[in-house]
Amino acid sequence: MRTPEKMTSAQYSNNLEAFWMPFTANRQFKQNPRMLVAAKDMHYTSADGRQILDGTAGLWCVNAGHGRPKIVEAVSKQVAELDYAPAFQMGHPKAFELAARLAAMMPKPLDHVFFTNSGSESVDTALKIALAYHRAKGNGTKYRLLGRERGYHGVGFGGISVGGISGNRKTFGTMLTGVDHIRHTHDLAHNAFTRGQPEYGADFADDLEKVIALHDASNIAALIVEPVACSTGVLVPPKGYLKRLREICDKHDILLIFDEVITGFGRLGTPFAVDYFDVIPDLVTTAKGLTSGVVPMGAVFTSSKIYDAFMNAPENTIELFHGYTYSAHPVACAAALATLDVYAEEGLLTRVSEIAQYWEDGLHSLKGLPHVIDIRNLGLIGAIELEPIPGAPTKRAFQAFLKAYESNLMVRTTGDIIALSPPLIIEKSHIDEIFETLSSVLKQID
Ligand code: PXG
Repeated sequence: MRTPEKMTSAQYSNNLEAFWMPFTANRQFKQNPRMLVAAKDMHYTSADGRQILDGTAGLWCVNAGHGRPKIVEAVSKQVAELDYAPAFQMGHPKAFELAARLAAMMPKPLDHVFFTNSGSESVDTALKIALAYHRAKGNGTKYRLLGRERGYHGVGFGGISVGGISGNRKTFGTMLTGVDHIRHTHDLAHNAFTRGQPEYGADFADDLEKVIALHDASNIAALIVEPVACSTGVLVPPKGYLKRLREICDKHDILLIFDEVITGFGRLGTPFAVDYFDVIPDLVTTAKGLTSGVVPMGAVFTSSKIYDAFMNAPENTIELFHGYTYSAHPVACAAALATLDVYAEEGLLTRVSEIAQYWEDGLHSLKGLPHVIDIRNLGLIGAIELEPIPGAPTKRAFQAFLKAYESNLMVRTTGDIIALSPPLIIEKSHIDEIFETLSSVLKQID
């Protein structure tokens, strides 16, 4: 048997067995690995030396583009200066600076920030705050949590419980109890090939009234939705739908949580979806673009109404029994502050509003190509839905993913849907390249 000491690092990296890869077909990948070794601006470098155009901002997170010097420098400096500070009962200045800057970016009254390390943790944090809030207000029977069919809220037990993607739920037992779901907003019959938000479907929000009538509002704590449901294949909310959800939640004293893990930080051409849709929820979950993917970090925004409800206990007591060893990690805070600087200096949080039309036109030029049954877009997000191969769902889109990668373009697929979400620094020439490549890919696959 080889001893570890005798293996070189090259031998280690040729041994793919030990790493159990997340959300990956492990055996298939390990037979034919797709390895990335470097990244700069809009491109990855693959192990075989190709420049791969990043059509997905990594996993919807590298909003500022790759290898931005200002962020790299801030992170290296922070590691040397203060590598870690205890997150509980201690503080460090950058955590407060970051929270204040983030709060100033959000519309009032979303003016408090709780730090986490990922989108999944942000979601679990928001759900727990919602439950604890009602209890703090003396409404302890409000314990039910509502999500939406086809929602993705990460992979914690809270997130999969309120999430609505069957594959992410079905093998994990009972999950959280006391959860229900409202219907999703996807309607191909009415809305196929809509550019931007569909006119049809605001009434889907009324499903919330039905679910409330079933359980009674006195038992319901919160509803969580993604303003645009992204992982499930880009489901753009119909015009008026989110406003209607807000009105119904208000009527029944149910907290509304927007999961902005993807839509946050400029993806729609406004800093947050809250701004884009002009709907203000009670809590907002974020992660990904907060640090442009450089260091894991998430943030939950809460309204002052919620924060203040916890501040009535005696001053020496902990108000919320929740937090992570790495909440507001100094290196993550440094990365986030530098990322916010880059966003501000380059106007990236509103840049998409200038290129969204070009993006939409390029994307919808794929209409009429083989297998394409719908095309959807909002901001710098796009989806191309393909007719599944009978008896082999997901196969066609996966072929497209592999063919695109061979053609030096990174896309994501979910089911038979190709999803696109490039870095916000994208130029028109990259947009042209994405859709020329995809057009050729769609003509080549079975
Ligand atoms: N909420 C939303 C809305 C998300 O999109 C999470 C929570 C969980 O975040 P973390 O950081 O725990 O993964 C997400 C994550 C894809 C894809 O290709 C989407 C996500 C992650 C990986 C892939 O659709 N979204």
